[in-house]
Amino acid sequence: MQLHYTPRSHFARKVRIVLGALAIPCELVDAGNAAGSDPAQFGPNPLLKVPTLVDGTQVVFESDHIAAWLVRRHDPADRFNVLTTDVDALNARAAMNGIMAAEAELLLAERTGLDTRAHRRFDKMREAIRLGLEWLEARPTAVTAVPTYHDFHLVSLWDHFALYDVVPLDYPHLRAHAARIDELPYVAATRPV
Ligand SMILES: N[C@@H](CCC(=O)N[C@@H](CS)C(=O)NCC(=O)O)C(=O)O
Repeated sequence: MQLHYTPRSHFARKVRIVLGALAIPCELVDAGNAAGSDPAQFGPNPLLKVPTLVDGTQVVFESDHIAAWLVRRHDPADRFNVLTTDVDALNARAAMNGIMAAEAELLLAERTGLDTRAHRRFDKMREAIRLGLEWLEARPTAVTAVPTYHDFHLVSLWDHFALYDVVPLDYPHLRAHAARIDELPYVAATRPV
């Protein structure tokens, strides 16, 4: 099994945490600069993004889709609640994905030479990130004996924001929650460097 990823990708990190939590061996294939446009970098993903999983003859792309694939095959009891249908949990997942996607657009635009401060479109992305983080901060998640995929998602988001400094991070609940999850050995092993 192979995961096309980059060491800093927050979308890939939530998958790497699931792999670690379920002790699934997987070869990591580094795509290099995620802003690149060479299809060869991204394995079989036509969208030129990471992560992508290659499991035997099956290709799976999109982080949550990959996590669900892994859980259906390796953890039918779904101990981390990856397959939840709870509407509030899925709203939080959508919020985190939206925040992460907006951050990635800002960073990759800058990396390819755009001044994101010069375009109102990017102001809106920064504002959506701010409001999204505020929304999450106002809905603190309980600390559970067994961590959840939500926790894996949040720590991936938080550590990436801490690394790239795209917006101020005045969110004490999110910070504390991410720090707790970051202490789990299989989470710590995936920290972006
Ligand atoms: N919805 C996708 C998002 C993946 C994504 O945006 N990955 C970023 C890296 S964190 C990427 O590869 N971006 C390349 C690009 O947009 O050019 C998922 O959940 O896997």
